[in-house]
Amino acid sequence: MNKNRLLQLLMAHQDRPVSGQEISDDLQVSRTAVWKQIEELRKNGYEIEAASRRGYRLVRIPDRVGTEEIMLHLTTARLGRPIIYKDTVTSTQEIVREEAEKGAKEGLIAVANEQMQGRGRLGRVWQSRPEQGIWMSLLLRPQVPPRYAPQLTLLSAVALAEALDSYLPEPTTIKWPNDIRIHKRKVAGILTEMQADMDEVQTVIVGMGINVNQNDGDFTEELAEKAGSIRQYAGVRQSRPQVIASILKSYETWYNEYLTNGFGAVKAAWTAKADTLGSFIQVETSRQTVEGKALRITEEGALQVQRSDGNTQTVHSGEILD
Ligand code: BT5
Repeated sequence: MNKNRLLQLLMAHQDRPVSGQEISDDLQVSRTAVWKQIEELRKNGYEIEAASRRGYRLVRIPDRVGTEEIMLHLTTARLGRPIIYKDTVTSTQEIVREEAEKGAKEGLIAVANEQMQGRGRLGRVWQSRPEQGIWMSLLLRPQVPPRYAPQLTLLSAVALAEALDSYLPEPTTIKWPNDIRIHKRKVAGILTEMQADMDEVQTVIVGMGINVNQNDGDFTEELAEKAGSIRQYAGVRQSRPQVIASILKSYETWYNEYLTNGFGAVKAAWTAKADTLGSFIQVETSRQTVEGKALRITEEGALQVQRSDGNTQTVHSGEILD
């Protein structure tokens, strides 16, 4: 039976109970099957009142990022289809990698309530506590040469930042290459991992970590000054499944634009949201610290810096110091 349809029915009638008969007619299943499914929902934390003869009423929806909860809000054609949900994982990147190896199609996502080994770039740790955020990875199989892969990191930043803006009182900014910030505090980070052969990308796994419902005091001491959550700026808790659906919608729109028309519009949108272009910066790379004025990003997603000696240096990966 379609669990999603049952949830939709219950949600549409939160003001009054729906009878078992009505549900079984609508879903074309027996009343016993309805009852079993109701029990299943209860196990997942849904509070459902059952009044004899009058039927079932949904009283409380759990704060869950499970497949059904996301499906209720999902409006995309390809992204988030299918969804793999796990309560606890090492990293959602691993789940998607395993699926990709088994031949999974573009669009698959993995979402977890908690990551035990959430990671950032260069082996850094990504704090992914239960309930508080969105820890999600997306599988893409774009047919582009490997040198264009960094463009996908920038595309991800634009798509994610725009989606989060609709939940915030003021727009987010992007710090090169992948930090989504508000008031200089990081609300989301992106990790792009690619597998490619000489001339074509095989898979890109885009990991997105979004701080949604953390309150003051929920971040570790190390992060207290540099991290922020949507809740801290919006003032209210947000529904994580709804935010996920918004992100995937925004992502699909930008990804289609990119596949059809190339990097131009993504680059323009990224540039408009960048909070460091035009200012004097210090970028730490694996070999040196580059100082100068941040000029622009290149077609390959690299950052161009004009040094004080007048020369322009292109930085492919690194960290802008605050
Ligand atoms: C990133 O790395 O920002 C990429 C984060 C990607 C996380 C997602 S969650 C789903 C998927 N599964 C994973 O295992 N990862 C992806 P980077 O630019 O290297 O930034 C890492 C730095 O951000 C850390 O060194 C901390 O300073 C800071 N940080 C860690 N956790 C944070 C959090 N929850 N919020 C804000 N900042 C955080």
